[in-house]
Amino acid sequence: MPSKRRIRWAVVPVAIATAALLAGCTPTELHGYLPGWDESGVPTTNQTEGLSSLWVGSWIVALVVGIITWGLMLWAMVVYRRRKGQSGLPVQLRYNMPIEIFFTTVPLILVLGLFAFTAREQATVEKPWADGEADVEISAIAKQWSWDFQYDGEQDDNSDAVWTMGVQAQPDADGNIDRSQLPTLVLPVDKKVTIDLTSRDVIHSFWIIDFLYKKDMYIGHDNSWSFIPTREGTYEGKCAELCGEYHSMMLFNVEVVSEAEYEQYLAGLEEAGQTGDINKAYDRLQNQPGTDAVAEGAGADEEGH
Ligand SMILES: [Cu+2]
Repeated sequence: MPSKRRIRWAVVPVAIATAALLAGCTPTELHGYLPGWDESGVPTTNQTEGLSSLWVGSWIVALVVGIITWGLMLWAMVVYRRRKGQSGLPVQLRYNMPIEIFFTTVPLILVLGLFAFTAREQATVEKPWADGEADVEISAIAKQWSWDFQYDGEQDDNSDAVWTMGVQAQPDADGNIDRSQLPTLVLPVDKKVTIDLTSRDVIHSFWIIDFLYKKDMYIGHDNSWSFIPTREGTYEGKCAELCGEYHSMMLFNVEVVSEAEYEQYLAGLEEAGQTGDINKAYDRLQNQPGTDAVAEGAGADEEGH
């Protein structure tokens, strides 16, 4: 039996080798080649570190299982290969209880483990800010095939809200898209943001690629997403739910800026007269029974939370 001391000495070079290997990695490599990581290593939101850990951890588990499985397969292929002069079937084994129990319990433990870590991470990401805790509340309204963004103010009736309304991307003859023409969502860095997600027509999905999360947008059921953008920069957003003919043109930009720039941006929208509550003004189904026709008052309440 190897002494404990000998094992301890074996750990040192392994740890040094691992550290040296990881030190040579870029943040992108360390986070399993997920988008959103650059040389600075600063996460894009307060959630991307945890999401990346789940991704990398799942890969490590999968690879360990893979290496053991491939190793056993190779070993069996080589050691038990058919040799010259052999014929007929090899010994047939079945109902080997220890192996059957092993094959049942180990995957069960793995699946339960992956489920538990995923559920924990999802619960963290899905946790909304407590009432009044959010610094900024924005409504993102999806429509075929673009985005409206409304930055809520202090007033209950949203009379001091400001907004932008977008149109779908217009590619040129070669299919190139001028991203400066896309609707842009502006977010203040290091602030608690809540984005309320709604749709005017069909199901869309709000996806900021580098933020490593996306969420569906329904008509008649409001979703929201609470997080802190933590790195200034420009990011790409798109619709992630096939929503019709120009779904692929349903693009937007996300600009994470300093608080001063954010305030300046909102002031610019106010100056341009883009003020007030647009939440319901352009809804496609506004005159249908069961929607705005009967729920005019109740509807305003719904949007204001
Ligand atoms: Cu869409």
